[in-house]
Amino acid sequence: MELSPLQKARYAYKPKMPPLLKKSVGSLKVELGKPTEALTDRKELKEIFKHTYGQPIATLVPGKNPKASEKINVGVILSGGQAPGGHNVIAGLFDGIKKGNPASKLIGFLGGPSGILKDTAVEITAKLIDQYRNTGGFDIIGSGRTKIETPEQFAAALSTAKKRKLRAIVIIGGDDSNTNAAALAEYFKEKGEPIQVIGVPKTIDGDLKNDYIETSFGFDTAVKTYSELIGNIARDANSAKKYWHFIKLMGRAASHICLECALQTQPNIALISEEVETKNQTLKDIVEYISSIIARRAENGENFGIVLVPEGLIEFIPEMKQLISEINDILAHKNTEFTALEGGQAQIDFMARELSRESAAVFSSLPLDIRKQLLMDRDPHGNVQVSRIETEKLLITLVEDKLKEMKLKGTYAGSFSTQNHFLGYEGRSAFPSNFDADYCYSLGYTAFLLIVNGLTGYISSVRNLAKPSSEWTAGGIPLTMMMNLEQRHGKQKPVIRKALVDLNGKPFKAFAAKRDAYALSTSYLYPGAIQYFGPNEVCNMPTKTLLLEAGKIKSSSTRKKQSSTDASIVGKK
Ligand code: FBP
Repeated sequence: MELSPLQKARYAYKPKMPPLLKKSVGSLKVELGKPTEALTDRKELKEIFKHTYGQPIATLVPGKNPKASEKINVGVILSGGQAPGGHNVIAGLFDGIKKGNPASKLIGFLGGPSGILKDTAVEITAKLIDQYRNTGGFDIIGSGRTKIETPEQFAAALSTAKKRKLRAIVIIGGDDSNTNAAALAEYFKEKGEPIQVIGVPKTIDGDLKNDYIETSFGFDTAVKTYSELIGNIARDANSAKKYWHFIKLMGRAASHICLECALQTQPNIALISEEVETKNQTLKDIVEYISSIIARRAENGENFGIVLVPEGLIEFIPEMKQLISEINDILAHKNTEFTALEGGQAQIDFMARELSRESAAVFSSLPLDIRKQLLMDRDPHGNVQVSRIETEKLLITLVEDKLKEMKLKGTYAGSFSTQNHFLGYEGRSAFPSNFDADYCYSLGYTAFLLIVNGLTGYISSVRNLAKPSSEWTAGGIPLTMMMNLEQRHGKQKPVIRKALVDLNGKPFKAFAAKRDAYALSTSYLYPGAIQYFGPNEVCNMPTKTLLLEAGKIKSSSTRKKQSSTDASIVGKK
């Protein structure tokens, strides 16, 4: 296999770990706190998760654990969209397992959760994992989005686990995949089978977080990759001075990626879906907001700019949210009728007939392509595949119309040429940043320690992340604690609640305080590429979201002031 020079160099990188995790595996035990409760719907969740509901938070502390050296087999699954650092989770898990007992085995199921259902797997050996250390992607075993939900699927997972004599299964995934992990843990307990299930918080979207999961892995690398590209586009825009760039950024629901990229690059406009929803802004309001900034910049002779659009925006605009929710229900309940129709137009007409009057009016007001995109297949978890809806193009079309109208009225006299971009897949499999390489390795290693401490139905948790890794702590958070009931496929289902951007949180406030200035003045920041070798403040900086949330920086008042503050934080390493 031919290797790039960076790949070779990254093989040699030794992920930084908190001192606690450097102790021998047999001298770490868990300390259990008080029983916990789910976020809401407690009665119903207690009923669904009879055996695993309400478990206590577990913290790793020094203490003897003779079970750490038992010979065990562990299965691992990569689930959902790729996120940089997944290979390092497996590396940390592998190293932990082998430190416990060199005869223990790690089995990697191929292609996501379907791998355990079909029992397609490979043994992860030292030779195999060494080829993937500190690299991006999930290609070591592949990933998939199969949801384990039918009795037959649970039985198939159990049969594979028994056949392979697994002590535990580690599911590396986002909110939906960790919901799967919770369901599987409960199923094994219900059946009296001693197979443990541990989750690991993965998603570039950054929405699998709470007081105990400070960030999901992959977010750090993805936002830095996108910010580099946005900075490059901004510099091009500021050089040519002739295009407005509409850049859609991945993030299925929450706008964490868009917000962090805005903090990193200072674009003229960054839409935040959660704000749109809270302020009940219509599509028309959004178009007017963008158009007014374009017109004001044109008055200054600046017919160019950068607009960041979160991928999930479409589902947060109230009238679109209602429309999508109706479409989802119709697709869930009348799927046979719908799929039997031939041709896109017949399906569009069918949908228009089935929708409520208000939603039908919104639906028919949308460009044909967007209507088609809204009817495309849902993912196995019932989600609209927002990455396939061209919201950035929709906005360009509507803004063009608005500006024409303004021209006729004499309120706009500029020129409007556009470029559209979608930044998503470019960032999902990048080489993990040092932060993600370190964080993921510790998450995988912690997952092993939770297993040998007998836990099931937990998610691996490494905390204190705004501080240097020398101050990180580790443990496990019960999955049911992060759950509520939500409408999926037309039914109420238990799911881990997505963490949306908090409009009262420090990251949003820091952005909101500056956005009017960014809109009119051209004050782009150019973060450049992720660096692995060099000064701490260039190579080991956590995201601004993490730093602001932890109160480590105030706001991006001046770039100079901030970077010196940041440098002093990481300088402690
Ligand atoms: P996960 O929740 O699986 O981590 O999703 C991450 C994500 O990249 C989203 O941002 C995006 O909407 C989606 O996956 C795209 O899915 P796909 O890979 O199936 O196109």
